[in-house]
Amino acid sequence: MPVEINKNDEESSFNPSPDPIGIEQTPITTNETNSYNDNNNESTTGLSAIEMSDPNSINVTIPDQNAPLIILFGPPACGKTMTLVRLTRFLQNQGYTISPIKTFRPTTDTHYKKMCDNFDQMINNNNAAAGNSRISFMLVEVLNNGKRLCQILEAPGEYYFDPQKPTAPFPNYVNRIIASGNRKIWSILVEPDWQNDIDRRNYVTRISNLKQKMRMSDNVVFIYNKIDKTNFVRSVGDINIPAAIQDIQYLYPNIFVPFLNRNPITKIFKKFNCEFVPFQTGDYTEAINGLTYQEGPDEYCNNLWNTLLSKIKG
Ligand SMILES: Nc1nc2c(ncn2[C@@H]2O[C@H](COP(=O)(O)OP(=O)(O)OP(=O)(O)O)[C@@H](O)[C@H]2O)c(=O)[nH]1
Ligand SMILES: [Mg+2]
Repeated sequence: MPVEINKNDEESSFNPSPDPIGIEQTPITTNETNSYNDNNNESTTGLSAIEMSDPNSINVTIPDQNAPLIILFGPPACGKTMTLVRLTRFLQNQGYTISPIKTFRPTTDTHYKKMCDNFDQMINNNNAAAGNSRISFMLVEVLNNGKRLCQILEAPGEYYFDPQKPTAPFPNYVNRIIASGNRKIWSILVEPDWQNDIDRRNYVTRISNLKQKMRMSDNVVFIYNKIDKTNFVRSVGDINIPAAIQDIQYLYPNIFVPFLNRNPITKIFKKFNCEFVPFQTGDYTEAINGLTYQEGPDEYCNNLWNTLLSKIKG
């Protein structure tokens, strides 16, 4: 069962909210005019030197403008890559096919080609660094019986929100993705004890600005990652949701305000037009050969996937 931020259980006043669908057809390619000539060698991000120095020149293509796009949105180190790793493992075990979309990055990006070729190996590697530093910028597709259900975008957090440059505009490619025709499921990550009060408030402002760029058909799912670091876990997968939501509201004041349900009738039983899902990608332990990763309980993935699936179906 997905945990729904609007559910009127216990002390919570949150409840679920299906949204309509809106789809356009033309595939997007960012920076079509950008020559992207230089060799990016073996950089861990796969970005070329030009792209690294000028994020506005980052070149991405989303060929399928129909399949909903799940965007893992959040600052550096909040757990976007590991959420993709954990969800991929879970979905593969459930019989889904997850594969990288090879045309997402230019062919000159040899790092991306390698990531695509070695995707399964990287996903199944229990060396945490192998997962989160080598998978840096990816578009993957989720298929069920050969049918593409959705696409998941994982990108470097600094281009979504950099605490050092809280008001920096989004790079072009982010704006192009925002403007693409795909129905989007914005999966906004938050974590406990993150940075300082001012950084968290700046992140709230960022989310509020992002909301203004969303379409009515878009959905928002807040993922409270690293839930294992909180005291809201009663037992595996059993979280004190109202307390977790309240904690996020204390940590990130007004974070849910842009998602207030303003419909005079439905707001009585559904206060916010967003979902809230606690999550744990896994456990991380220091070993001689680096940080090792053990996947988190299936219950969290089940919960997250059910929530995302309900939004994919619209
Ligand atoms: N305790 C705990 N730590 C986590 C969890 N998920 C991620 N981490 C830690 O956070 C680190 C960063 O995770 P990533 O998935 O690489 O973060 P990211 O959001 O992709 O970061 P960028 O690519 O820099 O934007 C991991 O190496 C772990 O140490 C979790 O569920 N619980
Ligand atoms: Mg990452």
